[in-house]
Amino acid sequence: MINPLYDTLFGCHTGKSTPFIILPNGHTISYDEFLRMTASYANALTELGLKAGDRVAVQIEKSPEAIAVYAACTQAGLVFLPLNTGYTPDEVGYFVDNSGARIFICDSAPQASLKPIALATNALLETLDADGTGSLSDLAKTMPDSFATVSRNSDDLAAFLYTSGTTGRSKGAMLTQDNLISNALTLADLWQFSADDVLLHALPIFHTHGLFVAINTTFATGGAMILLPKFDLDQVIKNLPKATAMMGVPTFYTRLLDDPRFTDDLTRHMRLFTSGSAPLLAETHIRFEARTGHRILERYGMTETNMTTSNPYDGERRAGTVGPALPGVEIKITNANTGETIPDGEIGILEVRGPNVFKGYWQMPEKTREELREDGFFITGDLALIDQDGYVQIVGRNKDLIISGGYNIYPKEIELVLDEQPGVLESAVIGLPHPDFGESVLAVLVPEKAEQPDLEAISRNITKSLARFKHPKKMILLDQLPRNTMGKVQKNILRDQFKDIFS
Ligand code: MLC
Ligand code: AMP
Repeated sequence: MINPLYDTLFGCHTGKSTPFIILPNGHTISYDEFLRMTASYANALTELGLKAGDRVAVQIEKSPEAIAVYAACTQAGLVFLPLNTGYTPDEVGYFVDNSGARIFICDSAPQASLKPIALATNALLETLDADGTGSLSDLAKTMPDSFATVSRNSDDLAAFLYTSGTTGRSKGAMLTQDNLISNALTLADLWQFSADDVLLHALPIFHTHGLFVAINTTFATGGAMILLPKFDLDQVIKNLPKATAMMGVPTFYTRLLDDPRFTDDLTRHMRLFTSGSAPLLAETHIRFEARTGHRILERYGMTETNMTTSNPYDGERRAGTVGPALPGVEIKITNANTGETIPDGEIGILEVRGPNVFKGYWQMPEKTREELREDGFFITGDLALIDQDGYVQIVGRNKDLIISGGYNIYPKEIELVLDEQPGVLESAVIGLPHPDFGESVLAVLVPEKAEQPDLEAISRNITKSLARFKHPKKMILLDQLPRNTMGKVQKNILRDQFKDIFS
């Protein structure tokens, strides 16, 4: 194969007139049309001077063209670097700079505020809007719709996805062609996807879940996707009758269950509902089955590892578990301090090894060494146990991470911003149970002696540095933070004290 990822997932559909993307207005794009659009974008990116291995940073809305840019990067041997559309220019500046992206593709509306980033980093700046217009698509339209696929090895990089860290600095997880191929083929097989499937796609496409799990699995089998711009309850309910499968974060399922239109009639024809990116409460699983007769298939993964475990398609889907390891993937539970493997049934750190595990963090050899062992096991930082049947239960996290509506929020990053605010001596950011987002952010602020912080002004100030979804949903003042004898803030005491604040 010239280019394993492109040839295995995308190129094999050349000439097929079956639908790939179905838009909410009913407009359909066939595989053949899609791949011709992909080739035009591959030509456009090459025309702009990009060469194999160059990083392509994109902060664009979900659209067929956005997916074509992803496929075009693959075909042209470029490294796709998608960014959350909610990130502020400050946040984006770090990613473009750190990755050394040769080009930054963004929406035309915020282009002016993003221009300085491109100038400072020497990246080219092109636009692509949700409706498929923009400077990049203008160029692509002038290009031929066939492209000589660039040769790549399965160990070459295919994508960079940034994940935040406990220190507050984001790390670029380097994913190879083989990481993506192996996971797509495994999931497609395990979840029995076929060319007859129609996936209701309501996830964002800048993360592993919506991009690789959803799109690559569809590509792997030649099925179709109903592409919704985002999770919109009315649109999901309207389009469910045309779908056979849906992938979601737990918030999708709790929102659907809270709507009386979501009935067994609406879902009887469906083949599969999967959930991941955050814990699905056993209660949600049970309510879902009671309402629809479907047992949600919960799986577990991470940016660095793609998918690692999954409940079975045939066989018992156990509420409160994320199922056994995927075929070809090894897992073990280790002691957090010694790294030694501990027996099944006991709680420890989940470690993962297999073709799904990333290559390391971009230009962060030390971080890579800390988390990716020499023998290939990746230390997830998730606390888990493996039961006697091999099913994994994720019981907590050994990392200071909040997962809100499927988005990761690292408290340290917020605390660093809050500590800079006038009147704030120090802060502690914690995640607490939230009925809609699963967890939500509470900031506890300690005022300086001389000055009381103005909470409204702080809410305004932080919009420059932090994407909206990271903003504390509540801020409260405390005279001091609870600390242990070593001086470490005891967040567990705060979590306990404020556990009902969002309920
Ligand atoms: C939106 N907001 C959020 C939020 N999403 N706040 C906290 N957490 C979130 N996840 C903010 C909005 O900016 C807005 O702020 C307010 O909350 C209400 O917004 P909304 O309209 O209710 O939100 P909505 O647009 O409906 O989005 C909610 C959502 C979305 C759950 C549908 O967040 C979503 O699609 N999440 C999926 C994330 C995902 O794909 N994760 C996969 C990671 S990959 P304000 O203040 O302006 O009102 C991974 C690996 C794996 O983890 O295993 O899959
Ligand atoms: P990310 O870094 O965005 O890829 O998020 C990965 C993290 O999401 C994992 O380390 C887990 O903490 C969490 N996660 C993903 N899927 C699940 C799941 N099914 N149950 C519990 N946590 C999950």
